[in-house]
Amino acid sequence: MLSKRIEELLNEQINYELFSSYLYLSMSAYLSDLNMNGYAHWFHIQAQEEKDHAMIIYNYVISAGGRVRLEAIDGPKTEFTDIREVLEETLEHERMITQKIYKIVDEATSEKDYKTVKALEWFINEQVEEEENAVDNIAKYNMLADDAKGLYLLDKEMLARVYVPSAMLGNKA
Ligand code: OFO
Repeated sequence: MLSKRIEELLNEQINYELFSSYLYLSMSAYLSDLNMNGYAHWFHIQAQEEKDHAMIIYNYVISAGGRVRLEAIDGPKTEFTDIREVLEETLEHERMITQKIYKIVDEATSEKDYKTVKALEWFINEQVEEEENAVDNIAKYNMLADDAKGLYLLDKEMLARVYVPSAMLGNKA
């Protein structure tokens, strides 16, 4: 059974993950508008993965005997200065999400709710990857984007990303 506090934090996290999905879909729409189809594709997949993250927590809350309560999702930013701003805001956003996950782990640990701590281990690792990807995207952009040919090749590379549903979803996707 989840404590009320942990249940509340997990419900908040479902909302953050859905907001992340909404934010990345908004970034994807902006990038499509720039005809940056590879970047738009990459962020579209990112949005799908964030929805998966929300569902992993959603499924966990139910399996742990808690109650999922969905709340309104904030509207994401819709206008950006350029691709660099999108990439930098992605890193900032992921760092914020990492802190949210750590906070739940901290509170679950102090309540000796080791089941929740264990369930969130996957997210701790996932956040390492999320931040690494964001840093990597910024670095590549900074190296190549000043040159039109470089940007064209980068956009093509982003197009290669493939959506793979998380194994954590099992048959509950
Ligand atoms: Fe759900 O990892 Fe990004 O936000």
